[in-house]
Amino acid sequence: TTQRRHASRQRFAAEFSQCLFDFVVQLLPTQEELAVKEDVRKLLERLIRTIEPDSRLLSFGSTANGFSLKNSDMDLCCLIDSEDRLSATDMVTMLGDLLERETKFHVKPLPHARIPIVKLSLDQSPGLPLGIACDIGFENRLALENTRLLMCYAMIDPTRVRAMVLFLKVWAKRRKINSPYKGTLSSYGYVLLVLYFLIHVKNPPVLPNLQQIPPLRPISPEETNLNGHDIWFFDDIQLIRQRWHSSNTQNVAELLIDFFKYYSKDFPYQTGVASIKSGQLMKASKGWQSDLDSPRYNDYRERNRFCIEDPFETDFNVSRCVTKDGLYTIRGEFMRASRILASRPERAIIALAQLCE
Ligand code: 3AT
Ligand code: MG
Repeated sequence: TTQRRHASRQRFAAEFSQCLFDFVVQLLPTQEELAVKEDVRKLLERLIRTIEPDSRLLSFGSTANGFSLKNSDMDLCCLIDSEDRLSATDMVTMLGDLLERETKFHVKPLPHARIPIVKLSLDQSPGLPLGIACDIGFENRLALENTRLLMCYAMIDPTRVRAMVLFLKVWAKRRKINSPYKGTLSSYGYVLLVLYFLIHVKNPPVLPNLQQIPPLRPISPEETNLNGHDIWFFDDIQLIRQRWHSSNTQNVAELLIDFFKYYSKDFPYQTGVASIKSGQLMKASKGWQSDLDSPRYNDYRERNRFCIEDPFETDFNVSRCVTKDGLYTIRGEFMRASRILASRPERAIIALAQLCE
């Protein structure tokens, strides 16, 4: 029986892997969508340069890191290469006015948000069946760097990492646990959970830890310091791909089954912090238990229920928006997914449909 069960498990995983690839491929943005988005970026860059001639508008988030789905929003960051630049608040106000006058976008400037941004959207049209949603921020260089880090991880093992991340993003959206504003987790948070699992939980690991590989030449701390954060990571991906080979041979389905199992019952939500840079840390050692004295948040007890350390801004909990209810729901979803996969329905496609119901 043990042998038979093992064979059945393997058969299911092989079939489920294939299903996952077929499913994820359909969800990728088309070349046309990518081209339209690039045109929009160029147009916006041209307009911004009428306010700040020395500025560049760069893509970050999923459109730049290889984890985008059809109709993902566009995250854009404006960098201004001059000394006496306008403040982000002024830029947001001025750009908001300009875009309102000159373009067909719906424009919503948020000059006084914690991170000032201009929100834009374009209604659907024949060439753009799903419309476009876009946020423009300013000087957010850390976000550009964490985008590059995620992209490097995607490139080391494109097949398994991308399929897992893309599937998880769709799953989280379909199961409605991907809204930081409603107490659940951002896409960025889910991507970090996958990377943490592949770097630190899986043994042997599927990915190396790019932030802990020593540099080829000595690098001074100043070179890799950005606003007080160490942003160094080994980014010569060609070299990594030549020299580093994972001895983990599990397929995507096996990895995903273990992922759901791990976050259902093994991750220490009460006491632990998931850090892709340093492995598992303790909330206590980061001062992230329940920071009752912190005046910065209204509901400070809520903010460290679930702890995911940002790879560069290590004093920042990426999942600080997750509430008690949100965490309960997310964990419930991990358990549900785990249960569906453990039951190994007759056809893998049925498991996939159930997962994303
Ligand atoms: P979607 O395809 O838009 O769902 P995404 O990968 O673009 O996923 P987000 O829109 O959640 O992810 O975030 C876009 C980028 O913004 C990713 C990261 O560079 C930055 N970012 C988002 N949330 C955080 C956060 N809590 N802390 C630090 N950086 C963040
Ligand atoms: Mg995004």
